[in-house]
This record gives sequence, C-alpha cells and structure tokens, in this order.
Amino acid sequence: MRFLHVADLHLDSPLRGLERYEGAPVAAIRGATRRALERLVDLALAEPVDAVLIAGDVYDGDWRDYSTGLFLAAQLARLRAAGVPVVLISGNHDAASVIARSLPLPANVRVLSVEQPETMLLEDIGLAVHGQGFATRAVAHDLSAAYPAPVPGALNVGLLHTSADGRVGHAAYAPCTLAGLTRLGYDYWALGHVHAREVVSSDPWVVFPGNLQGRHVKETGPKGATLVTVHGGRITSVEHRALDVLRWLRVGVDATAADHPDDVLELAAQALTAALGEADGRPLAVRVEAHGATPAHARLLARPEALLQALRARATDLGGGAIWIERLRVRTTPPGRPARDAADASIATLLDGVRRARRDDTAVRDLAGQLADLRGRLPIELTTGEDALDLGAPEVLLRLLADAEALVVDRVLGTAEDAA
Ligand SMILES: [Mn+2]
Repeated sequence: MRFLHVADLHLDSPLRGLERYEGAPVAAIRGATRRALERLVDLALAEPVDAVLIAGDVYDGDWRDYSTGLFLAAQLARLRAAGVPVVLISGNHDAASVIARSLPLPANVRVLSVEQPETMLLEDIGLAVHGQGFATRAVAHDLSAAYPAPVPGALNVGLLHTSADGRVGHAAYAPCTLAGLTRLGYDYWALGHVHAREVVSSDPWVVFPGNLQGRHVKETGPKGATLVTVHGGRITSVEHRALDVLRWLRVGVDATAADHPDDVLELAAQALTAALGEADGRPLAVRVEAHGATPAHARLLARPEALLQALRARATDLGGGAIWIERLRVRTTPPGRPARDAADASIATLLDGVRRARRDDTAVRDLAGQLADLRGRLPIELTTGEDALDLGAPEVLLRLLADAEALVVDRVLGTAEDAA
C-alpha cells in the first residue's frame, strides 16, 4: 500500500518578487501552483498510490472567482476516475471562516470536520486517517490532544495543520509537541503549515512535506510531496518527490578573488550553470548574493542597475531563457587595504566625515535613534522578514556607512576604463 502526503498547495497564490524583464521565463510562473497540482495527480496515477492525504492550505485564501475551486475539483476528479480516495483538512489559509464560496468536490474526497476530530477508515487498504481542520484562521490550542485512539489492525495516520512546537517564519497555530503526537500511538503524522520540508521524527514518522511549489525567495529548493510505502502493516519507506515547476534558489558567489565586477559575473555564471544542471530541466528563480572581502567591492556597489542587468543578460544567455534573476545582492566588503583616496582634499574631507561617523559610537547611536522613527513609515516589506532593513540598528548603519564610503571612492575617482 502506498499513499501520498501533501500540504500547502496554496492554489493560485501569486509568486512574489519577480520583476518582469526581457528574456525572463514569464510563462513558467503563470499558474505554477496549478501546474504543480497537476504533477501531483500525475504522480499519484503513475505510481499508482492508494490514497492522497492533504494536510491543509489547499487554497491561499478566499477565491477571487470560482475557477480556483473548479480547478481543484477537476484535478481531484482525475483521481476519482482512477478510484483513488482523498482525505483533506483545512488549514489557516483555507479555514471554513476564510473561504466564502464553495463547490461540491468529487465523491472520492472526504473533507474532515472542523468541529471535532474525525476518522476516515479506508478498510480495503487498511488505512485509518484521523484529523480535524481549522474552523477559523487562528487556532490557538492543540487540536491533536483530542484525536482518537488508533484503530487496531490498521495503519494509523494523523492529519494535522500545525506549527508544531514553533518554526521560524510560521504563525503559531494549533501548537503540539512531538511527545504529544507520539503518545497517540499512530504510525505516521501527516503535518502541514510549515513550508520547509522536515522529517521531525522517524519513530513514529512525523513529517512536514513542505509546500508543493515555492512562491518566493524564502521558499527555496525542491518542493513536492512525500510518498509513503507500507508493507505488512509497517511503513517501509518515506521519500520526497519533487513536483515544483519553477524552483527558487539563493546562489552565493564568493567574490574574494575577483578584481573586477566582470569576474564576479563570471563566477555567478558558473554557479548558475551548476544550479541549472541540478534542477532537472526546471526554470529557476534565483537570488544571487555576492560576498567576501574583494578588490571589486567599490565597483560592485557603484552601478547596481547596470550590474544587475549584465547578470540578467548573462543568465538569459547561458540558461536559454530558463533563469529568472530575482535580485542581485552585493554583500561584499572592501579588501583589507586603504582605499585610494588621498588625491583630492575635498574627497578626503568627505571620506573623513563618513569614517568619523563609523568610528563614533555616539554619533551612530544618535543617528540610529533619529532614523528609528522612520520605521513606522516604511513599507512593511522593507521592515519585516529576513531581509528587513532596520535603520534603528547601529550595526546596520555601520554597514551602510561602509558601503557609502566605497561608493564615494568609486564614483569620484572613477577610472577611465569605467567612463569608456
Ligand atoms: Mn501554508
């Protein structure tokens, strides 16, 4: 017996952060979450599996129109035609209170209650699926605490949308603990909500399959579903199957040995070629991050737009239109030697000001205090998440001052080569 465990389909969720440009694989993102669901059904039929379990967040939120629901129904009907049962629960994104419209789903689909835990016993394949969906967007208590005892003689699976004992970047919904899940005596916990794949435990199996299709640069790497094989009433294998149609990656480029931005572009091109080779023909959405103490630092910062477009042109060339450069981040530092700044007294004065500010703790703290008020007025994308710009933090200001210094040196002393 085999079943597929999937979660967080977020059907029709937009992919974020991809600025359109000539040569970018625009078609790849159109309907990416739908194409990934088609691949899931393709896999279920090809294996074939005996059941598909969906651990919440089928939808991204309320539908804009009925086509989202119709698309899901059509895909699940392909499974019905093959006699494959589907058990699903709602998550925080598709809680009963969030989804205003509804459509009848095919007869092979069982949506478990949001009022209390329910068990779906698939006797012919010896599978008992226990679960409860989200009635509202925020479920603060441990739903699993009320799940029923295992069904004797069946393989018991708990279907649960949860943040477990807390995961970075995920709201704390229906929290639970590994000890609490283990106590129930099930064979497998089919979890959802956390978008990064994670095997929390293998005895019993407690698995977050991750979402089906990455949607932005914080959802990187292979995305897909978990295929579980059962022999003689015991789980014999748990494998990840990649089903994403566009893959997000962060590619780091060590610019230490680069003398010129062109060298960094060359290193980036090599890294992108390698990444493309590992993606099984999928288009990639990539954030390139240059780091390291490098003589190219000032020039890397000098013309960010030109550098980004040069990288895009390079990527389009080598990827045959399969690489989307989401962003280029320059996180390099100057090499450990003094910059060539002595020539001009006015430049020296300017640089002196910047450097004094960098050395003067009080000045930096004062500046941080003044800028902290700005935070409330900045767009939320700039002030939250991993890449948040915290103008109230002295260490951030010191980094920006260092970048400003490098920029001044390069702009003012710009070489004849750059001017040509
Ligand atoms: Mn989700």
